Amino acid sequence: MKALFSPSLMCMDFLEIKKQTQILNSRCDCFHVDIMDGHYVKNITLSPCIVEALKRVAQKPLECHLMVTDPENYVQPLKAAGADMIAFHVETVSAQAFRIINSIKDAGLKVGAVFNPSTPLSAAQYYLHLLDKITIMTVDPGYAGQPFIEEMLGKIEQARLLKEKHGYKYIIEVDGSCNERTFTKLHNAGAECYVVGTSGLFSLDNDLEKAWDKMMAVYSSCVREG
Ligand code: S6P
Ligand code: MG
Repeated sequence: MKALFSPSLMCMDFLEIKKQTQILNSRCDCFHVDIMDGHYVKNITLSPCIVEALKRVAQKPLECHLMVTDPENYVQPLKAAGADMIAFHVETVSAQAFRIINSIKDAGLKVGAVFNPSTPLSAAQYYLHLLDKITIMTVDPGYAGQPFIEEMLGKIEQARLLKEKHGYKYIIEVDGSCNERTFTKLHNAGAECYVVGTSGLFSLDNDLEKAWDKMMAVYSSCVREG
């Protein structure tokens, strides 16, 4: 499978949101939109109203990564804003996982689940078959620019083996420190979609077109795709 790239928009230049989204439109596979509530994680980043603005220029799916204590409160606002996928944190839904999955699907959106580094895949074992994407965090959620957590490679491999064994449809995405130091091992473990933020994309060049080309050159030198 050809690698998929999902730029993390919280890392873009906010003074250039429209221009940068247009540059990414023809290059990326989807957009990664981090939504935090300042409670589940201490930071605050993007929000449904930013999704609404992005929707006016984005030509690729807007995938919302919810780092919030009450994900159910975001389904309808994000649907109204034009989101294409909602990914909740597994740790935030234990009493209502199926209700939330159904409400996202009923809203006509794709559904994803995100795993903190300390959360095993087994926490979602009863609903893995319902997911369009799983996102394995390779940093603790909340901030860009954090160090890669090596222990996650085994979890990615496990996600790949489970997918093969059971025929699950989910795409295996990795979020956190996807860059030249990690592409090879992430690919070998089974990563299919890379969330690229500060370290993998935006810091490579002030000119985002050049940064994208540099990232792709780095990726090609790390991974030979068959
Ligand atoms: C972190 C967030 C991520 C970051 C991404 C940044 O809470 O979910 O999506 O934006 O990890 O990339 P990097 O290269 O700075 O780790
Ligand atoms: Mg994220």
